[in-house]
Amino acid sequence: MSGRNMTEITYAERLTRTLSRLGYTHCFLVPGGGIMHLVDAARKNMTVVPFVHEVSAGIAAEYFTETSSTNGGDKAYALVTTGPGATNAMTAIAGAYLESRELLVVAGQVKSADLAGGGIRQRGIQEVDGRGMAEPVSKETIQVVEPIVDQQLAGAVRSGAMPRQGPVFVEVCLDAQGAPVDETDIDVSADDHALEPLVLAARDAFPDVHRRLLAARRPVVLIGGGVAPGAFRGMRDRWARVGLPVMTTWNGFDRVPDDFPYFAGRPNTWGQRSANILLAQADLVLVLGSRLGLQQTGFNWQAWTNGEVIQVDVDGSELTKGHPGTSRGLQADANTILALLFEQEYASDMQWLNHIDRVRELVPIIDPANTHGQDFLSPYALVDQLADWMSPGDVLIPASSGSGQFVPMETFRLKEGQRVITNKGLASMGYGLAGAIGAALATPDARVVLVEGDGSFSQNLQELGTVAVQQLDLKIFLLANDGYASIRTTQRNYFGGAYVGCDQASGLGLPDWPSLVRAFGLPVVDVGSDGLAAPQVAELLEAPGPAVFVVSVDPEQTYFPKVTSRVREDGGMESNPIHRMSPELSEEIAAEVFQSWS
Ligand SMILES: Cc1ncc(C[n+]2csc(CCOP(=O)(O)OP(=O)(O)O)c2C)c(N)n1
Ligand SMILES: [Mg+2]
Repeated sequence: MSGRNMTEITYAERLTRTLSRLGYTHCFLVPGGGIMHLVDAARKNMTVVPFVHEVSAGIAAEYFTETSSTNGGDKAYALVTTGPGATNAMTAIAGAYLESRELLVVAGQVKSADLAGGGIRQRGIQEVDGRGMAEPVSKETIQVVEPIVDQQLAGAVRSGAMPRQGPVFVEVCLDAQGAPVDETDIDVSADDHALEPLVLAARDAFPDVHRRLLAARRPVVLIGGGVAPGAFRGMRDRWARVGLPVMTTWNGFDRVPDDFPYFAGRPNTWGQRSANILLAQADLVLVLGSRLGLQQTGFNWQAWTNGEVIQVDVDGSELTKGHPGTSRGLQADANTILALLFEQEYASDMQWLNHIDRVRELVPIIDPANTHGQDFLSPYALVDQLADWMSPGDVLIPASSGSGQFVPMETFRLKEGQRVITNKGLASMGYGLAGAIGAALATPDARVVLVEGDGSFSQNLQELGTVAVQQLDLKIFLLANDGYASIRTTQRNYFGGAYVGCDQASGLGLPDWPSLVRAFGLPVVDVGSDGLAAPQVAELLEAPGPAVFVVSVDPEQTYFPKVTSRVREDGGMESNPIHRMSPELSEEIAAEVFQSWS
């Protein structure tokens, strides 16, 4: 008998029940003594999924919550122990911050009496200042030294879901976790009006936006991740009436299917050349929910577009940061602007619409200049085949670095209902597998497809164990090209091919993939130049459950088109605008696609 009063529970239990009330259903954790009460409370209140490494638990929680926003709205949090548990989670926290995504990390902390202070580095065993480290990359952080009221916890957790979204870090001292508290009356009611001024600002601004769109001859609407994932679902006929050419950023990728009326592609530094060219020629770009970072506009942002730019973003500092020279910044809710846009009809200039079709026809998504040895499968062909094979409702997780990221982001053709999630802000290796596990746990009825390079995969491959235990319906495509093709390219272009740590010959240690996958008890097959058509590949692809496909990619595979940069004499870098990609288009095609407008 603990002697505890019947109406008392631990604060850890109360905190966890509070999270349940806030929509959290899943807890991704690596257990530890520093979170023993929180682990036990999670066991009783959540679906607990153990991960092998905390960074994966954090990344998976980000992707789970993002994926389930269009699939029931359940949320997952990461639970990590004090010290190394917290430090291991930092990459995931930074990633969610840069990508403006929800991520709740609950961490342990030493007993309140053992907290360091007075300039010493450590008092408690495994003590480290988790809150201090998380602070610059979190929306809110709390250190709980004694039980706090539910409203305070709920307020902090909720703030992560409010514009501009971001991670929340809650660190709980061991004695606070175990402290007895009352069991009754958990209160998470909120009176939150954070969005209201942004909605009002959008309504106020819309008449002017509308006027400018009516006056524009070559308009483009660019949809970013600030637009809700489901915003365009079921809106095909409506958008056909709206009649505006629409493009998507990387984070807006899965908002608009490729076969949507007036869809004009995905511009980006590693984007579709045709979309980059068209965007440069627009006379008005209405940007909804994108910060317009340098990856989107190119380093040479001055030449990004000739048009007027109206940028709608919830974060005022993104509108005044000085690039890409936004003509009009609106701190407002992009979804409200979009909802008002859906009510309009714009008589589109046929010359512009025909030009868009023509440029997309003349400048194919997969550049014919790319080459590879004939025994290999081009990663572009793989993604093209995956786009054909995948069903509406499936989820694609590209890697977050290297060709496993930019090839799918450039090449995949989105069907209505599919989700595509990557993390380009931090662009860290090791994100793909962990993210795909999160997405698969969020969508038990859907298939999840991961495309990740061998280098990126190596940074979190231990989670194959989690895939095996959970028996997720996850198809893993591992692009095996003897290491870091991206780094080889840099070292070839700028340092005359003096390779360092980028492949086996230069000292990088990667495993024999089929042996490694088998050690985790997972089915594996090699994918050769026949791609998905090979019988043993097709068979495994159709079988439910997890499977790994090791795709032989030529280490010398080329990745065109690309924006070229050069090192200046003073050591700085100079880049072409993103519509001037290499290799150059033929003179004949260039004359037609780069026609001047008067
Ligand atoms: C954590 C981390 N460390 C280093 C880098 C730098 N980096 C960018 S791409 C890359 C190689 C990625 O290899 P792989 O996933 O196999 O893709 P590939 O380059 O072969 O297309 C490296 C090391 C990074 N993005 N993230
Ligand atoms: Mg590689």
